[in-house]
Amino acid sequence: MYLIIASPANKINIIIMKKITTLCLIHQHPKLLLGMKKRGFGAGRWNGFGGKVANGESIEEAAKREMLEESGVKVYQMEKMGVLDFCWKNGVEEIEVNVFKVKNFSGIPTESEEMRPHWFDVANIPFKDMWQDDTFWLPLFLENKKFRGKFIFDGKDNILEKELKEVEEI
Ligand code: 6OG
Repeated sequence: MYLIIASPANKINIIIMKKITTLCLIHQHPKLLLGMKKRGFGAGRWNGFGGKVANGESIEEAAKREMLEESGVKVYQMEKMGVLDFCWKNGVEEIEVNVFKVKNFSGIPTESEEMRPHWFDVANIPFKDMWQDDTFWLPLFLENKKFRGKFIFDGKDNILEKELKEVEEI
């Protein structure tokens, strides 16, 4: 699902495409389930499970569908923990990531064409092989805090600017 934001400024029409996506992580303290992204956007990085919200689908439905498709895990209950916006300097696309904590599920995480799941101890999260933003919001997630953030990256996926705050409700 894309939101198109058009803002006429100084006679120039700027069109920003906003891609709405989901990200699900299972946290059963002290373990955290991540997956190695095997292909496409973010390949070679550990991340939660998720993807684009399809037309006619709610964000929650998409989160559950993506988790099942990518890991074989069926989610019954989850809690929305955060919303993050990402954009790239000189880029035209913005990505909104809706982050969920899976509370109740069935099935054993299984490798799919897109992801290779692995349980990490929270003391050994592989931050150097993850998106840089995870260093900032994942500690809040692990402490069950809710958050809202925005990150601007350069062309090499390094963070140029960030805003991140803890919120009561998301
Ligand atoms: P597909 O386009 O492959 O889904 N995603 C990000 N996750 C983190 N942790 N940091 C980012 O910083 C991200 N940008 C996108 C959302 C892409 C998946 O990757 C997540 C989706 O779960 C830039 O279908």
